[in-house]
Amino acid sequence: MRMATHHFKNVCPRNCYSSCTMISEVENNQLIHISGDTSHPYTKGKLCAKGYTYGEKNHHPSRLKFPYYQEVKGSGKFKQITWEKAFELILCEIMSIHERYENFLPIGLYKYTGNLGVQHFVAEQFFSSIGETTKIVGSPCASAGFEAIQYDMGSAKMSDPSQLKEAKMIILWGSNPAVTNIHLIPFILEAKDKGAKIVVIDPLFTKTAELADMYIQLCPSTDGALSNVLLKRLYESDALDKAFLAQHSFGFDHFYEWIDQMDLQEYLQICGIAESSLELLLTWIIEAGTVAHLIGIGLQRHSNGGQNIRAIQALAAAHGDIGTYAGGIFFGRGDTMKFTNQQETSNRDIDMNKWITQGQPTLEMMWISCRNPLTQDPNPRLIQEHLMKIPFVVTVEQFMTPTAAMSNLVLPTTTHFEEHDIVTNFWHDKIAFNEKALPPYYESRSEWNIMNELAIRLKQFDEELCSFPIYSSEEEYLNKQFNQEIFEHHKIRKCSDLRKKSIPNMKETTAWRDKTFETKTGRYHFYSVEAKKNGFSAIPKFTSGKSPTVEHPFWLLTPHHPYTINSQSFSIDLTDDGEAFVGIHPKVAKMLNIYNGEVVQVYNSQDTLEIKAVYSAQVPEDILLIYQGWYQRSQIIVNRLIPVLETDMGENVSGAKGIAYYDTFVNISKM
Ligand SMILES: Nc1nc2c(c(=O)[nH]1)N[C@H]1C(S)=C(S)[C@@H](COP(=O)(O)OP(=O)(O)OC[C@H]3O[C@@H](n4cnc5c(=O)[nH]c(N)nc54)[C@H](O)[C@@H]3O)O[C@H]1N2
Ligand SMILES: Nc1nc2c(c(=O)[nH]1)N[C@H]1C(S)=C(S)[C@@H](COP(=O)(O)OP(=O)(O)OC[C@H]3O[C@@H](n4cnc5c(=O)[nH]c(N)nc54)[C@H](O)[C@@H]3O)O[C@H]1N2
Ligand code: SF4
Ligand SMILES: [Mo]
Repeated sequence: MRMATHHFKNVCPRNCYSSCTMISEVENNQLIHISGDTSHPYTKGKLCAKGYTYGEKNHHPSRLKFPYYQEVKGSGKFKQITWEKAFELILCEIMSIHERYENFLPIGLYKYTGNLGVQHFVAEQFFSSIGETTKIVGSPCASAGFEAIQYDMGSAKMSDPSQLKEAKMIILWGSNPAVTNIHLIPFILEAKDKGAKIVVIDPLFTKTAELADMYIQLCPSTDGALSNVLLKRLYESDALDKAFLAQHSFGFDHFYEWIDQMDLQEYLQICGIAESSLELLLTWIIEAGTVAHLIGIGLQRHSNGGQNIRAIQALAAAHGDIGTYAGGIFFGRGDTMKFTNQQETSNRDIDMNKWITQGQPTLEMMWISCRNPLTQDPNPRLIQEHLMKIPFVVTVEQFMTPTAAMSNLVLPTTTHFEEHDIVTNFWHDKIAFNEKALPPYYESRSEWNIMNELAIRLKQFDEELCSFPIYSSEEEYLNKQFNQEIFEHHKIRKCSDLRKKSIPNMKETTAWRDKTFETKTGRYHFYSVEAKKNGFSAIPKFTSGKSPTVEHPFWLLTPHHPYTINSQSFSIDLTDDGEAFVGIHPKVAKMLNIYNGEVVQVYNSQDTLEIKAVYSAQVPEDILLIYQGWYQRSQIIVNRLIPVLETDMGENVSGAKGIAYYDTFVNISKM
């Protein structure tokens, strides 16, 4: 007899541009099929490889089934324990800290983007509800870019990305949507079909570059120089938007004084591009009239990354692209986390980069959730040393990651198929409700359930210690997170308003249409007093970044992988390269006598990796490529080569500067 099939609507909660909605078919509590949801206005029924293989991931034999405890971190001597025992251990630790310190400051929360669903901010809320605790803050993702945008426009707004299908020209700066933002590709191709020129600027010849009309292989971290010389040439060609400059901008003359004295040849040499490429680009921009600049997150992972973004933005502003339909800057939206539990919490904030380098202040307990720092953060060896010194480390996870393995207590948690949630989005800005489709896998619990149960027990012990509100269900908890701002933005007040379809931002579709900016003057700033106050150049001029050295002559770029997301989905073998590899230009490899497929050493003063070399026409001669992530099969942790080098900006939007992941320099040699 055929089992009854039930259909549910789920939303992918990964840190991804798309936040796809999907239809899950469930039989006998098993996920038997997943398809894209054709009613989603942006993703339109298509998922990526990770999405289509969620069934396999969800029932994967290596998923965590029970709570585990180990006395000695890293010993691997995990004992399966009951949830009751787990809660008791946590409670004992919290109470003992309170007794010894009379506060909760030695408890640290280290959380990031493994699941961006609204429910998952319950951890922040819980650790604020017991009084002041410590939170490791900062963003290794996009904070430099967001701060850069803030200086000159006041805030990060973005037009609806589907407008790009009408774009007259699209320039992609350090952005690889064919891999990282796949639902944008049909819009780009539609624009291309209608005659728009597509230009990709990236040191690597990416999958996106394959689709372009022009590919510019510039030297890493020099986008600011290219933007500045382009602006100079546009000015000389009388192609700037004089009305915008006169009516809506501030400080352009000051900025142009600097541009004017630039030596074109010197800056072209810095970028490593030919004058003919610049001139063709200039011609296309003038012909197009309006340009959409798609700025990736990759390009700001340099020590001058924020300033480079300011320079691109200045080019767009001076040319009159900002505020136009299908033109301007497409980077991300800075204001999409508006649910009550996503708002700022009151904690002692510790700058992530300082914590990684110094391991201070001393913590007695750490709670890690939605984060895999031992593969994703810089210098994971240092982080591991700090974890070893913290007496009680708890990790809430779905898999036994390197981070979970270095914890005392590992708590198994549900996936988005096993819980109710709401997912917001920083790109197309639609929000959607995620329905629970399956019961929790073995003994896993949702994050709300874990924190709610802990709060109940803590209150039983001492009602005064914890103000966390106790609810009877996830949906009730989620309903309480709606507020007036959400209503103004999306016109909804509760989960049930959201159950049927994803809801767009009801406010604007074209960012800065009225050309009134959120800066102090209301104008676009080519001269930013705030930037100057914070120690940056007041004007968006190119400031040089780092370069390779004689000892470490290669840039190591560690971009995002096509079939995995950050450290997730590596357990599903979607590619031949479930094993890590280093991509090297064949000419350089041959010069170094390195064979295709040979295991080599890639090293710098921080660490050495032994890794398979693969000849790649994607990389220029002075760059090596290793995708970031968690290579379970080859046990390679790429980030061991990444130092804690800060981006220029980021502190004012996230509490710590970003990480200049792509300013890592290495050498390579035969074993
Ligand atoms: N070398 C290098 N390193 C990088 C980058 C790079 O480009 N190069 N990029 C950086 C960027 S942009 C980012 S955003 C960061 C991402 O860094 P992280 O946010 O740490 O990345 P993820 O691997 O997505 O998620 C972390 C963990 O969350 C777990 N997880 C998934 N769902 C849930 C859940 O529902 N609950 C809980 N508790 N856990 C869950 C996953 O199993 C995973 O182990 O990495 C950064 N690291
Ligand atoms: N498949 C997949 N999709 C993802 C993710 C994933 O891990 N896998 N991660 C998600 C997350 S968290 C993020 S932050 C985004 C990242 O999305 P993207 O920003 O598109 O991806 P990255 O791989 O970080 O970098 C994009 C490109 O920047 C280039 N680049 C590096 N330095 C420079 C430079 O100085 N100038 C220029 N012009 N280019 C440069 C790199 O060579 C790379 O091709 O993707 C999201 N989507
Ligand atoms: S990872 Fe991104 S593209 Fe893939 S299913 Fe999730 S939201 Fe969609
Ligand atoms: Mo990211």
